[in-house]
Amino acid sequence: MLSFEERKRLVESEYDAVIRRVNYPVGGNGVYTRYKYPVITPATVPPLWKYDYNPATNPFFMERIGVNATFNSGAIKFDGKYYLMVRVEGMDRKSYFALAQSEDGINGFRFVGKPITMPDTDNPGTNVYDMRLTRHEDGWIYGLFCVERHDDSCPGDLSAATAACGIARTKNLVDWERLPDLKSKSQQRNVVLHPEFFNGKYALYTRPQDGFIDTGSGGGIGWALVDDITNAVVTEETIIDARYYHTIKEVKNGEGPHPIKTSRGWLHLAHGVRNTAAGLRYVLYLYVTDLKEPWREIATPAGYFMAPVGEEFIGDVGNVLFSNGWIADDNGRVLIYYASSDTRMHVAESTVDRLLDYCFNTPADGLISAESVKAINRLIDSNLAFLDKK
Ligand code: BGC
Ligand code: BMA
Repeated sequence: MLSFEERKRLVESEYDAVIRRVNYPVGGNGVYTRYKYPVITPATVPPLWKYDYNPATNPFFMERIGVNATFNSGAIKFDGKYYLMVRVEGMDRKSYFALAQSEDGINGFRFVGKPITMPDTDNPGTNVYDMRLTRHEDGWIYGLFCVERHDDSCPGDLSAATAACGIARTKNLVDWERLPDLKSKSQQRNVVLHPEFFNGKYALYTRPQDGFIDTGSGGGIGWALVDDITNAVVTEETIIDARYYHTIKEVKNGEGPHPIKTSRGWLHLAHGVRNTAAGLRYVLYLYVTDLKEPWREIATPAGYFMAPVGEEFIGDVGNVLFSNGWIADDNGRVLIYYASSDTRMHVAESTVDRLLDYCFNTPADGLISAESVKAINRLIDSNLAFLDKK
């Protein structure tokens, strides 16, 4: 067995190798390009967060506090650098937020400082996760996240839980001011703050759900206006992106990060869920809403935009892609940060122009096989007509 010093050297060199690894693009379908390696895994978490460095108290240089997964990260560009607010999950199943930084958004993500100390409300959460970051025009950066608590109305049931939207804000991504949780008549996961005021009010993308897992009568992604973000109350919710039978979002859906403002509309990234014999399948999809009426859909490409491939299928909760962070650069590049199977973070690269082209030119879902065949035939016929002319 290795000595304290040998183990320490080994652990540190493995960490350095992970941080220094150079990523490269691989293939794709023209809409986006994946990158070869995940950008963050549990191996990206610094040894300082896991090991006791004192040989007197840790003579074997053993890991003390392990990390199970690093996934579902919020994303933001801040002072010219790329930041992910990572959902880190310990071996104790508790999630917390930690900030990772990269110079170019693709390589060298490293955790900075310490895990975020998130102030609590009077009713402490058991678990917090999946933060969406929004730089709002009011001057604050907001983090909206899921706060999970045991449902004490079911005392005998240890799995009964409730999900609510936690709200916090910051100027520097490190020090957070906690605001009261969103008040809403239903449970809420996947709530996202729109970056602009709408008629002088804060606008939220919501995801009403009857139960902790079941969305039940919750029809999809909602839109709600809130007068005061320091005491946020949802009084009215309109469903703007509905669920449908036999689509990728039959069972549930939820807004990803906040939409990107483009010349042609608000570009949205969301996740859709369907059930299978092997459990739930989570995929990512896009849609566009009107610039002036952000609740009105103007492009709804059918089906998924990204679904798991290769090792992305494997993890704690298999068959899951989930995204709550993307960054649009001034030059039109879009970095899509997505997690696979509740285990690790990846990046895919595209551009605003490509994503809009995809949204406006992919046929919408006709909801039945016959319509899908018609759409393909229209494509073939127009190809044949075009190629004949040449
Ligand atoms: C998990 C989440 C999951 C949710 C619903 C929570 O306990 O932490 O990752 O989305 O349950 O399944
Ligand atoms: C949820 C999400 C994510 C998670 C997914 C799959 O409902 O909110 O936290 O990635 O399920 O487990």
